[in-house]
Amino acid sequence: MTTIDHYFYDESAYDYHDGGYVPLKVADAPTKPLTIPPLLKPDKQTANETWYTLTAQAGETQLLPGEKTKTWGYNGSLLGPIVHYERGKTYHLHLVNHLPELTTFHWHGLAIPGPIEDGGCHAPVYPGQSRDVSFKINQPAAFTWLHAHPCPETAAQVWHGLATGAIVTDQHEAKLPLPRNYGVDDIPLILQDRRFHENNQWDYRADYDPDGVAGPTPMINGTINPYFDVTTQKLRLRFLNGANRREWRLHFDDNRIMTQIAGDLSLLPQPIKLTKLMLTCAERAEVIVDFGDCKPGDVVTLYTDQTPLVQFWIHEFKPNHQELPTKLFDVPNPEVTPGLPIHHVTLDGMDEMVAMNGKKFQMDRIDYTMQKGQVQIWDIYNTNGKPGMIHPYHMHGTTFKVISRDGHAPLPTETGLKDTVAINPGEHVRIKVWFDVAGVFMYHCHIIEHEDGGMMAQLKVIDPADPNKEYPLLNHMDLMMAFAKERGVDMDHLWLGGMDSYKKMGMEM
Ligand SMILES: [Cu+2]
Repeated sequence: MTTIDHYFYDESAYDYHDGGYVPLKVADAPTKPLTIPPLLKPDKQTANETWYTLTAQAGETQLLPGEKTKTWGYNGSLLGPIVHYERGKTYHLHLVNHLPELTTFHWHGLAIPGPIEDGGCHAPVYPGQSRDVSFKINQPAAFTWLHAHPCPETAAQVWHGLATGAIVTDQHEAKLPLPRNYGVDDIPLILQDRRFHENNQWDYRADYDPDGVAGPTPMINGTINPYFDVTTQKLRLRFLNGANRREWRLHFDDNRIMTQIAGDLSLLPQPIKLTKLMLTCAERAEVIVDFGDCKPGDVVTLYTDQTPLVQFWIHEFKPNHQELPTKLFDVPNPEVTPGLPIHHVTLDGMDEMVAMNGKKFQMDRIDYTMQKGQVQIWDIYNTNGKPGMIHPYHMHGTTFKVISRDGHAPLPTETGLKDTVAINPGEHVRIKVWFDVAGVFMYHCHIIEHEDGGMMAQLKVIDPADPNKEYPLLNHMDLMMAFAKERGVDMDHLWLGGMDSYKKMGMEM
């Protein structure tokens, strides 16, 4: 097996070429143990059902020495517990909002019905209120996530801290010889960045950039300058790019090999070895790192570009010579439904001018209709010229398979099921799209300020068994008026990041 030693994407489009790029630098703060988010405890469970409660709340978090930072989180002050979903089980979620403003609970990567269970912009939970949803998990093992999604305020709420991971397990993955002792040899690494202003506070509006907000300080699982105590030879890292804008170009200081075993929504067909791994916004990757050549006292450091992110402090461990199987997963690849034309999506513009297929997102407009169970090729085209931005294209409610990039084979890192795919400027990426659930779903760029700014659209998936089912849709004005009321301002004084992008193009929301 050859080792991949490059990032694949168009270097001239990397985020550091952008005029507004915010270089990372190491915070002036001591090293701290990496926060390992706890697993969410069920309220109740039976053999086939589990009940969970998630509360969005405001709090304070000691991130830097000195004043605590005002942050938001789920069941805590920042980010949240990791939610565990088992394939085949039904989950009942009690979603509570203790924040001063409305939010939503979006399950990024779960193939569950929309628009309510999915938790996009049509499923607000107002302050002091709650919402109950139930859904069955029927998808392969993966590392998915939860984040807020109230349009056009998604970016600011994620920035405040409303994001966490969700691990789906299944019987196939459970049989493979992979590390899965959570918190010991299997850990999430939620990669984010923030700017700390006076008194260690975050100020989203001061940092606002319509091409995506970034900060100079890396924050991993809500920890600044983290280290992790390595007590096993092999470690499974579940990377999640939880940043609003930043791409992560991951590598170790000693060029240590990472064996990638999974992408966004499934295991890869076979493990691949790499020393460099790039993740665009919302993408995930699971890798196994082998510290067999290290001795106690050694320190190995994970970097992005020239900036250290996490130190791995090596301790005594038992030798583990277990080999990975050469085959990990049969990736579903259903036949395209005969007669369906290729569906074309364009990702247009940058800054406030962003759009999809020439239009900005409208919450009460359906842009496309598809039947549940049908399989179609979608061609996603980034119309930016060079140099331009890489847009990470994301779809709700489904898994897709990458078919080609400008007619060439997909990258080895994207051979599993995905929900987010990075598209270079000028590039056409073809994906195979199918839905196992019905409803209304969004698809958009996952640079979160681009989606808030309108690079987003909506499709309706029709269940042939219930073809006339109606999905009542809210509109932007419903949410914006609620935000104005919650903040005690009139509409003329309401500021939500995405609004500028509509106003500057002279568009109604
Ligand atoms: Cu974009």
